[in-house]
Amino acid sequence: MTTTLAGGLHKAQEAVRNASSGSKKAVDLERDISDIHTKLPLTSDHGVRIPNTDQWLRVIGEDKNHSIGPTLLEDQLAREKIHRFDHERIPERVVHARGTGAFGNFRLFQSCEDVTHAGILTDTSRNTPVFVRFSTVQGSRGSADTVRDVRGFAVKFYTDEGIWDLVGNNIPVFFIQDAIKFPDMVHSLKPEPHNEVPQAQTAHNNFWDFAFLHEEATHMFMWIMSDRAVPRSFRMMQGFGVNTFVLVNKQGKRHFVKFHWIPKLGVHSLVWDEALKLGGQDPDFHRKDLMEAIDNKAYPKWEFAIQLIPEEKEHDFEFDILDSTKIWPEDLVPLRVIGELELNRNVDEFFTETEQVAFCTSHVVPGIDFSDDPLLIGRNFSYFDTQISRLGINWEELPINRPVCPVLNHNRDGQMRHRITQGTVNYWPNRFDAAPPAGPNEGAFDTLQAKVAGVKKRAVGEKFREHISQAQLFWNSMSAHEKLHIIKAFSFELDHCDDPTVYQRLAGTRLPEIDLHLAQKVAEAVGAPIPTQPLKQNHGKRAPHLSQDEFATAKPTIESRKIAIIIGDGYDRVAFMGMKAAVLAAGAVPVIIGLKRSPIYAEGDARGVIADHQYDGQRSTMFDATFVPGGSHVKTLIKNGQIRHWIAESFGHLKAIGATGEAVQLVETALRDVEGLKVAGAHESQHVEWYGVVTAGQQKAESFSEGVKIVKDAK
Ligand code: HDD
Repeated sequence: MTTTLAGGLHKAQEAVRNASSGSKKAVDLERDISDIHTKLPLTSDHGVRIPNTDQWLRVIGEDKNHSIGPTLLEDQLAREKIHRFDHERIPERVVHARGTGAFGNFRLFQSCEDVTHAGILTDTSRNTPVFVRFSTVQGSRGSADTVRDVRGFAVKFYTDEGIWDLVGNNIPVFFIQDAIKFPDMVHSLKPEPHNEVPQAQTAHNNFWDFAFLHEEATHMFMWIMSDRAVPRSFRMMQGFGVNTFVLVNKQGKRHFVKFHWIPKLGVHSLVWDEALKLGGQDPDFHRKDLMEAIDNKAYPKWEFAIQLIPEEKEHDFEFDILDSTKIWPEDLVPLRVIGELELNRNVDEFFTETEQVAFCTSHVVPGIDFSDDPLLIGRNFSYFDTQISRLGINWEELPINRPVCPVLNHNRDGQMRHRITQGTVNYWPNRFDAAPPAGPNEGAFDTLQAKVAGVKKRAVGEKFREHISQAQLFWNSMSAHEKLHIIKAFSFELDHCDDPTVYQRLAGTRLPEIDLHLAQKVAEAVGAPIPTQPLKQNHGKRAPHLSQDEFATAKPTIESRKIAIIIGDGYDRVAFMGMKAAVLAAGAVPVIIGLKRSPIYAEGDARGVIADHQYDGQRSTMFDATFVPGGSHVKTLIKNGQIRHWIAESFGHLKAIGATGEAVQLVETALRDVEGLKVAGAHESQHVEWYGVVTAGQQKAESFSEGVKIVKDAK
C-alpha cells in the first residue's frame, strides 16, 4: 500500500532529500546530517570505538557458575550512555507542546512591490525554503492529536534576507487582546492546579470561568466550539497570522496587513464523536496523516493571501484593526492571493528538527514590520525568552533554526556556542571597521520614523471594549449543521463543569448576548436556567468564509483520502480490483482490511491477497470511507458484530459507504436500526464508481453514483 511509518522511511527520505537538494535549507542541513544506517563501528561521544554496549563492566566470579559480582562505576562508557539518557528531555513548550512539522517551499505568484519591499513578497522568481510546525495548544507533548483545540500553524521562511517566522493559528482571532493576560489564560485552560486534570481540553471549570470573566474571549470561544477546532487533517485547515502586521514599501508608505493560508484540499473537520474516539484509538492521527501524505507525494498546498488596509484608513472600521480578537471581514477587506506553500519533505529526525525548531514573532525581514497590536508586541518579547529556557541562548545556531544567509555580528559566547568567529575584535565600533552596521542601500531592517503621542497608562481604546458583535457575526454565518455542532460542543464542554456558577452564567448570561436559540439549547442541555430574552440585539450580519462549507473544493475530491476495503475469504475479486483501481486513479489510498492478515482468497481464486490490516487492529474512524465488495464472504461479515458496527459507525460519522452484490445486504443490516435512514438505489452492479467522499461539513451523505446510495439529513 503506502510507505508505512514503521519501515522504509529511511530510503524514502533519502530520495526526497536528493530531489529537494536545490533547496538552500536542504543544502544547509546536509553538513549536520549523519546516517545511522551504516556498518561503521559504534563509538562513544568522544569518538572512541566501543566493543560492547550491552553489558556494564562488572566482576564475574571465576567459578563454574560465573556468578555476578559488583558492577563497576569505573565503566566510563556505561556512565556516558546513562548520563546522556538522563538528560535527553528538554522542557516541553509551555503551550503548543504537541505538534509535528515538515519542510517545503514558498513561491510568490504576484509581486507586492506596491505595498512592500520585502524580497520574499516581491521577487516572483524565488523558491523560498520553509519549515512548518502544526500543533495543538493545550496538551502536553504526548497528548492526543484530535482533541478540541486551536491548531498552531507556524511557518519559518528561510529567506535570503534572514528568517521570517509567521507564527499563526488555524483560527483567525485570539482569546485576549493584551499579552499581559496570556499567563492567566494559559493557566485557566491547562489542567487544573490541584489535580492536573483534565489533559488537553477546555472542558473544565477553570477555562469556562476565565472565558466568562473575560468578555473579550467570546468571539474566540465561538470558533473553538465550532468544527474548526476538530480538523480532519492539518492539510485541510486554514492558517492565519492573527496579529496585524505592517508592510512598508520603497517609498516608506505603510499598510496594515493580515496573513492567510487557504488549503487547496478545502477545509474539513472530524465530527466530535470521531475526534473523541480517535484520541484513544489513534492519538497520532494527525501527525501520521501529514507524514504519510508527504511520503506518498500527496504534497499538501496552501494559497497565501493578504488583507491590506492603508495606514490612513486605520480608523475607518467599527472595530479596532489592531485588536486581535477581531477579524477583518472579507466583504470589507478582500483577500489578495499572492503565493503558494507546498510541504514536500518529512524531517529526518523529530527531536533535532521538529522539537528544536523555535519560532519568534519578532523575526521579520525588511519590508515587514510590527503594528501597535498589543498582543503582538507582548509576543515579540515572549517567544525569544521562551526559547532561551527551552534551548539556551544559542538556540538560533541550531541547524533547524539557523538562517541560510550570512550571520555576522558581535554577539558572543553563552552556553553551547557553535560558531567560531575569527578575528581580534568583538565590539562596535572597532579600529578595523569589522562587521559594520549596514549602510542606507544595503537592505537593512530600518524602523520607520513615526510620531508617538499620548498618556502613559494601563488602558485600552474605546473600540477594544466591544466584544460581542463579531461573535454574533460568526454565529450568523454558520450553516444549520455547523450551528448544531456548536450547540453540541457547548453542551459537552459545560457538562464537564461541575460548578453551577460556571455553567449557569456562561449559558444564561453570555450566550444570550450572542443568540437566544443557542443559549436556550445549551442551557437546557447543561441544566442552567433557560433564558427567555436575548441580552443583546443580534445585528443579523454575516461575513464570507467564516462557514467552512464555503471552502468546499469546486469539484469534490477524494485525493489523499484513506478508503477501507473490507474483505474475507470468498470476496468478489472483480468488484474489489475495480474499486481499488478507481480509488488509486482518484489519487486516494486504498487500505485493505481483512478478517485476518494471512492470505485471503477470492471466489475461485487461488492466489490470495494479504490485507494491510486485520479488522480488529483498526477502526472505522481511521478511514474516510468504506467499501465492501460482494461475494460469499458477506455470510461471515454479516455475523460479525464489529464489522456491522464499523458500517453503522461510518454512517454516523457521515462517511461514504459503498457495497456491491451481497454486501448491499450487509450495509442494510448494519444500518437497519439507524434512525432516519433510507437505503435507496441499491442494485446488483458489480462495478461501482466512486462519487465523492462525504465529510462532516456536508448536509447529505450521498456517496456513490451507482450502488448503495445513502441519504440522511445532517446530524
Ligand atoms: Fe503563542 C508558541 C501561536 C499568542 C507565547 N504560539 C506558539 C506556537 C504557535 C503560537 C503556533 C507554537 C510554535 C511552534 O510550533 O513552536 N500564540 C500564537 C498565536 C497567538 C499567540 C496565533 C495570538 C495571536 N503566544 C501568544 C501570546 C504569548 C505567546 C500573547 C505570550 C505573551 N506562544 C508563546 C510561547 C510559545 C508559544 C510561550 C510556547 C513555545 C514557544 O513559544 O516557542 O512563547
